[in-house]
Amino acid sequence: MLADGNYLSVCAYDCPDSCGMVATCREGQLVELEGRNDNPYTRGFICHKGRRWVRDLRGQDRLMSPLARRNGKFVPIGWDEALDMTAQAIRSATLRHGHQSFLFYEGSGNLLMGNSVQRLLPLMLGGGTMATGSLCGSEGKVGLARSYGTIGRDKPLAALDSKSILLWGRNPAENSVHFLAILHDARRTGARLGTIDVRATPTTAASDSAWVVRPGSDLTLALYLCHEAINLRGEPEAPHEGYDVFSQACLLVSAEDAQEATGLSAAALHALVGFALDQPPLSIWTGYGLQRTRWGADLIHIIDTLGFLLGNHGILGGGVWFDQGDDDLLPDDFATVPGAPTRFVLRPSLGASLLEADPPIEAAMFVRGNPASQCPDAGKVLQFLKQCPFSVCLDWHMSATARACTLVLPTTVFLERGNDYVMSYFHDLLQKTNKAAEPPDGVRDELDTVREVALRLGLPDRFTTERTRLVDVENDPRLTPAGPGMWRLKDAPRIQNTFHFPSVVPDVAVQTGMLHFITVHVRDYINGIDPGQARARVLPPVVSVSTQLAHERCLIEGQKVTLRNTLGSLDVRIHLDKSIAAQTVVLPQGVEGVNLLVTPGLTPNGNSCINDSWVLLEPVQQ
Ligand SMILES: Nc1nc2c(c(=O)[nH]1)N[C@H]1C(S)=C(S)[C@@H](COP(=O)(O)OP(=O)(O)OC[C@H]3O[C@@H](n4cnc5c(=O)[nH]c(N)nc54)[C@H](O)[C@@H]3O)O[C@H]1N2
Ligand SMILES: Nc1nc2c(c(=O)[nH]1)N[C@H]1C(S)=C(S)[C@@H](COP(=O)(O)OP(=O)(O)OC[C@H]3O[C@@H](n4cnc5c(=O)[nH]c(N)nc54)[C@H](O)[C@@H]3O)O[C@H]1N2
Ligand code: SF4
Ligand SMILES: [Mo]
Repeated sequence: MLADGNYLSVCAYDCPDSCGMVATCREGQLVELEGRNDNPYTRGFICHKGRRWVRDLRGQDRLMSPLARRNGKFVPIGWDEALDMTAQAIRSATLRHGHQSFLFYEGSGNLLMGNSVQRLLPLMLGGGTMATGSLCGSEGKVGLARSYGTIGRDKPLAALDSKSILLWGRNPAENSVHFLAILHDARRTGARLGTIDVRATPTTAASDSAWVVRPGSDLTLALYLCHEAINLRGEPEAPHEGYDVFSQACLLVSAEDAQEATGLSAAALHALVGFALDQPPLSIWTGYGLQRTRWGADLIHIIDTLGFLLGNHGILGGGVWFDQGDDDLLPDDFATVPGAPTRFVLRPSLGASLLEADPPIEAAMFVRGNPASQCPDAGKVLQFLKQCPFSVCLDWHMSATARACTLVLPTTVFLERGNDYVMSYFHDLLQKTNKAAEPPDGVRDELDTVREVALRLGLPDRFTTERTRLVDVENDPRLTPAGPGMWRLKDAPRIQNTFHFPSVVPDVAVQTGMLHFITVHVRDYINGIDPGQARARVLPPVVSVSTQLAHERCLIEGQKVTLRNTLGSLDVRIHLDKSIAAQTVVLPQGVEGVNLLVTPGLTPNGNSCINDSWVLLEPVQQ
């Protein structure tokens, strides 16, 4: 058994902060979890979601045994039977229709780098079927990379050198509390903080100024701000190309256009222009909410262009941020099988892609993902799961996807696995995990589970060797030691050489006569809701509607209504919110049922455009 003591670990939730943790273990069990003091981002504190692991590792929602669906009900079975069943199902599917009839689906529910070893299973079988296209932030990264050809990796502590900080469609008070702490420090030393959002949030409350705009109006707003920047400063001196075409397009966008699109008053718009122009250096932090649209990449590129036109690129405390590259710390050939002809299905329209797949999917494995809750048009994902002869979900609790599968396999979580690593998508620290608790009996590390399945299928054991190669990441020449089990990755500046102006400015006006359906990440849980988390607070789903809309429709606080569109319907309760634009409704993402209404649309880059969704709001049918 693990000796009593303190162990260093790192939170592997899909959260930008990637906190360094000190875990206290007694008699094999986790008894306390704190933030590391020597991690300059964590600064000795972790959020309540992280701390909850002390309860949840042994909590009532922890799965403790494989569960197989028999006559519509889950019954506990032994591991040998569960692994045999999995191998057998994969074997018969692939014998019938070839290796592509095995789906290996990965979500982002856990950021341990070692989990990539699992991909060897579909790859060694021939390639299998896997998912491509992002539900999260790839669209914004595409946009950011257009300016200089790279996403780079900069220090978020740069905000401490800013005099003006603009958060644009980003809500760190709920979704990245350690960034909020940095922002508070910046304000203490004289920076002003402004936020652009489609509603009031804890972040707008913590800001010196906030502008609430209509969803989808940011592109017009950004073009207008570029127009003002050109009026003030003219053509930049720094090397660039494509200025003429872009400047002509944005000079056509007037203050009136921006007001009409955003719903901002003339005074509010004027104040925003002042905020962007008056007190450099300005850093702009774009968020995920902003880019969940068909034109997300263009939007982030145009906001980056604003930063360039204002002379804020490449100066201390200035610049435009979105998300960072994953830095490829794993060796190029890690867990790969050259030439394996994997078939890819689209994550943004997963259900339809799986239902239409030819050859059909007859065995499906889900790891670290909860597509029955998190993918757009989730109704089709459920429909697929209903008809797929065999589906297995590896998770630590009964997620919506697990509940729809034919087999569920309980896995350990990061606190129960040592010698793995997490690289942040926000800051510059790589951190190593130590095993800090014994898993409950009946729970297995998923790398062992996948390996066992592979061995039963007669595949060679590359799993063990790849796992031992993980340690190579520590020796990457770009890393410098930053404390026990912690390394700093050198900056890889994004801003280099020639700036490329956007060559196309899309026309985004959309009038559907329906309500704009916006889903947002919330404080109490990460992505798909876990049963033990916050359920009482968010179920049944609560939709925020504007007081203006409520007034027009005679709706009252707490009233039950149905949201409906061609994809599905959902009963919800109303919460009145005077900050929201009239034709907008806002729901927390992650609540089961929400994605029944979300569009499975694709951006031109193959990513999802979750916030391009519209619904009707109707009285509940009795
Ligand atoms: N409508 C709407 N939908 C959205 C979004 C939105 O804003 N609106 N946001 C999107 C975004 S940004 C994201 S990133 C995606 C996330 O989508 P997913 O990655 O599919 O969902 P998660 O809830 O992050 O995680 C999936 C599961 O991983 C499990 N898990 C955690 N740790 C481990 C582990 O160590 N091993 C295994 N096997 N499982 C583990 C969790 O318990 C959870 O059930 O959702 C997207 N969906
Ligand atoms: N507590 C918590 N933390 C999390 C997560 C979580 O679920 N819970 N999820 C993690 C993940 S996977 C991600 S991707 C990040 C997401 O982190 P954020 O980007 O901070 O979160 P979002 O809620 O996606 O969007 C941010 C804001 O954009 C606004 N917004 C939506 N549409 C528009 C628009 O058209 N224009 C403008 N200007 N604003 C708009 C929303 O109202 C929201 O307040 O958070 C991570 N951290
Ligand atoms: S969820 Fe985020 S803020 Fe909370 S402990 Fe984990 S990394 Fe830190
Ligand atoms: Mo995400």
